[in-house]
Amino acid sequence: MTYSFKNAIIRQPNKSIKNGLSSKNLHPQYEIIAEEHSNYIKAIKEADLKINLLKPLEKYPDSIFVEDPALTYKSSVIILNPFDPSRNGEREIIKEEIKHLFDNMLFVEDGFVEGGDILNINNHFIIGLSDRTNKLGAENLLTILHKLGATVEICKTPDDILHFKSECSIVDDDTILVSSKMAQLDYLKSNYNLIELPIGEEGAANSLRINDKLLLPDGFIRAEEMLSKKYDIIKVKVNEISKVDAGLSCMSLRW
Ligand code: CIR
Repeated sequence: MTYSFKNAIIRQPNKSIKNGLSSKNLHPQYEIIAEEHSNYIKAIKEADLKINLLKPLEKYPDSIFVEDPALTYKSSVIILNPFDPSRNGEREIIKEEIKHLFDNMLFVEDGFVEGGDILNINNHFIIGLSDRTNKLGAENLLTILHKLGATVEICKTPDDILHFKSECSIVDDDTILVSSKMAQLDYLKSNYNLIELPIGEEGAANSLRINDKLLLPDGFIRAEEMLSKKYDIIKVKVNEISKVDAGLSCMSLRW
């Protein structure tokens, strides 16, 4: 199962997060981020994962979003290549911090690709081209994933959505939770069951299925109503974190 995990990598928050990249030009407060982050850790523990906690990196404002510079697949990790110059250096640091946790480490050297643009559904990877992930990066990652035995489809992240996964997430091996914009993507429509969220609840689409739990961003009443019938939900507040365009999936690597 895609969502059956034992381990997570999470980075402690840094004070410089207030200068993180923000499409709305917002500056979150460190103290509130730290509180949301500690509740996130609690939820990940409740979902039964063992956490490898990395040290904060003040030099890299967006470095708590560990999902972007690396991708896990079975017992391998692939070091990706974040596009934004303020984030690219994260790859050199995280690779040293996590190499002892995996059997095999591979690298995307050419082209750009960020983990937020990669959705793994049942060992099939959907890579969304975006402002952060280009064709060369996606194709190089595809070659690596094929070598590891996975299948891959390269799609397009809709224009005005930062990352492919900003507005979608898997909830089952054949089911994806999507915003109404993501529900329009032909590739998703034709291959998966989609649970479409109402307009105004896009923020709930970046949920996180881990084992028998579904971590859901707090404050989305309709999403909670729709999903609580079938899933064991843990609500996690990410209001401050969302000021820098981030949500639940980006704050951990799971395997
Ligand atoms: C960025 O723009 O890179 C960060 N402020 C947010 C990254 C969120 N990452 C993700 O959704 N995978």
